[in-house]
Amino acid sequence: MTIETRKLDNGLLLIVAENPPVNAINAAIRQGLVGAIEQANGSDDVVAIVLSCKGRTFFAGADIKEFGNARKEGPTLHEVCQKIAHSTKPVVAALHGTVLGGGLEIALACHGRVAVEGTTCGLPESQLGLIPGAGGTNRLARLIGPKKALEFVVSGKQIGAARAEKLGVLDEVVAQNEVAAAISCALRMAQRGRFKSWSDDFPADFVVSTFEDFARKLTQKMANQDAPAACVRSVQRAMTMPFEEAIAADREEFARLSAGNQSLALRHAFFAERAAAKPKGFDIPGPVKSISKVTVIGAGTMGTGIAMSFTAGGIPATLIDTTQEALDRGLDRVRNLLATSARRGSISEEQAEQRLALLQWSRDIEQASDADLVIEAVYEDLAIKQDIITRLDALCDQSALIATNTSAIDIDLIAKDVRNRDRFVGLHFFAPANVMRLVEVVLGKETSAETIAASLWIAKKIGKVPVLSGNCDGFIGNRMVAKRGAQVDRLLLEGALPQDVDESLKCFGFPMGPLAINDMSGLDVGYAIRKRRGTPFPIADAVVEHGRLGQKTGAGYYRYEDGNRTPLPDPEIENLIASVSNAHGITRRTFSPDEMVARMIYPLVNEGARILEEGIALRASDIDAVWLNGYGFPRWRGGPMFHADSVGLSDLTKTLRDLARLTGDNSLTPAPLLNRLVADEMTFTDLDKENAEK
Ligand code: T1G
Repeated sequence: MTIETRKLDNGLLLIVAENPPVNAINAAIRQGLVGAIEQANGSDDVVAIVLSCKGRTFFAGADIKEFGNARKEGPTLHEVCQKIAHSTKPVVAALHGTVLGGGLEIALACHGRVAVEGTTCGLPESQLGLIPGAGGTNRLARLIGPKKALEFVVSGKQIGAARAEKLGVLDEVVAQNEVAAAISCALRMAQRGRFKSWSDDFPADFVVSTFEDFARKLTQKMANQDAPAACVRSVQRAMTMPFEEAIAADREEFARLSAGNQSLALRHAFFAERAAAKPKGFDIPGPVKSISKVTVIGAGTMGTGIAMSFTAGGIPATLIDTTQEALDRGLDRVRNLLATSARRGSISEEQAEQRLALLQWSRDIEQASDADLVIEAVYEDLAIKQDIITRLDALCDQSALIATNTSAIDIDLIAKDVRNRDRFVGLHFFAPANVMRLVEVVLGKETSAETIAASLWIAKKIGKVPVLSGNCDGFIGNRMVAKRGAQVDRLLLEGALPQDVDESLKCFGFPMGPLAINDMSGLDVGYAIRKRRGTPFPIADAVVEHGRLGQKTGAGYYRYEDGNRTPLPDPEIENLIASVSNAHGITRRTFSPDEMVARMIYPLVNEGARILEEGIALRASDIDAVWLNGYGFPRWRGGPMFHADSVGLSDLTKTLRDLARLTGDNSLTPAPLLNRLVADEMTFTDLDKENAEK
């Protein structure tokens, strides 16, 4: 970590900071910046200052690892920003890379901001359960107005340089050499003798009631979360209180949030996703195999979604299917999805065209012969998959990776006739594959360390969250979701109604309830799997046997009118459920939402503990990464294992024991690992730390 200062002949002091890999702002950086500004202000032959960073990006934010430390060393980031804002010499920031959080706050405290094309800016603190803690909200609201500032801070999203310039966040965007442009800008400011500092003048047109209405609409879907509401208060303070008072209130709010469970959970999620992408415990010899050409076999919904994920990461992909009709349907699907994304503004029209151009279509499997990675995404049938994988093994270059996208079939069975099994791996994408970030990287008996490293690398490169999984029925996520499904069916059998069950998990924070999701994907899929496994669900089986397959038949656990996809409670299903309860001799009762949530979430945790015991997952935080990115687990609760730590493993295991006794379902008996952690007064986070140190 370094802060260099270089005084140029023209009186410009160039400050260059470096703290790989992303120039996170830690105590040493804060100390160094204050010293450099003081040095410049105290030196008569310095007329202006430029602040820049080496490496891949300008400061990407405060060092998240520092949060939670009781005592932070050195000046606060707010003090650094104040030192810059009140400098007697103009300070201009030269920006590149991802200028985020505290990095953007530092830039906003400067008197000018010059960025190179390709730079992005953002205040992602709300995604960590926080608010900008060093005056960022205040300075931004004064710069671009309260409404735009609130959208920026609440969303936590990054915006591109052109948009940032248009908004007024950046003063100039150059094609190259932002440092030279920033130097010219700073010298011009010095010559003019005046440069902007922050004053207490408020926009005359700020009307609290209008702003509050706007804020209510913007944050209505985040009612359970603390940070968005805190962002609203912060922007309102910026518009109604003197700067220093507003900042002081921000810092109090920041301290409260950073100590709160939601921020702890969101920071856990941040590091969990990065840890999962690391192949802990595998000796990876040499550089990771680079992958620059991908082929996907099967142009159906999954196959096209997978291919789109690669083209979104700039990697060409070829989709192969047996009939022209299948290819044409696939192409139509891709065109529609890209057009929708462009219409929504999540990508530009140009990006949509570029991604489409990166896709090739063919009916000839020989086209896969020069791919670096081939993924089969054909019908979920063992024989069909075995045939495709065996043909690919014979066809593809020996260095190519061959992957199956199966969601439940034993991947060693699929590869049983493959000669070169060290390059064979499961890459389980989640529907819709072009949107969902999770990829379970499933290891076969002979999958090599190189294949693992390349799989993790390519998944991260295309913006996915890869998680290593052992090869078992359902891998990590689906194996756990089956346990929740069993409890959902029992709740219905014992007295709950579909809308009660779904509402309880939606209030917990899931975007949709499990029964509405099942209706959407089709109830016959699960029915077939249960028949294959011999694990009947009384209610779910009765629903299918009554011809109610979900949205596709207009009725499942809910009814659907006139092709509308909105789930509507249905008296018919309530009568059917009651008749099945009666046939099982069960007297129906009501449940509180909390009881239903515990009945559905705790068995997830118990199965997660078993998955850890068996080594199917490397870390408890990996299981959290699976649920946060594949199943909509509310991010501000950190995932099932982090949530279990928050509930307290002792209480959780007691509830599981009671449930096992109540229902006679022995699978609810606490896993040995859970009992061990309770006995040792450890949490899952403690377990991960203990394992990481081995
Ligand atoms: N603090 C500490 N470590 C960080 C970090 C940060 N802010 N950002 C990244 N890392 C580590 C990360 O853990 C990984 O480590 C490595 O850098 C590469 O990251 C006061 C309070 C910048 C877009 O939220 O969004 O400022 O695994 O794998 O995919 O108001 O990292 O190699 O050991 O993600 O190229 C606000 C968070 C903080 C930005 C790069 N800033 N970072 O993505 O690499 S709060 C953020 C990111 C704040 C102020 C508030 C991304 C990235 P390791 P990576 P990437």
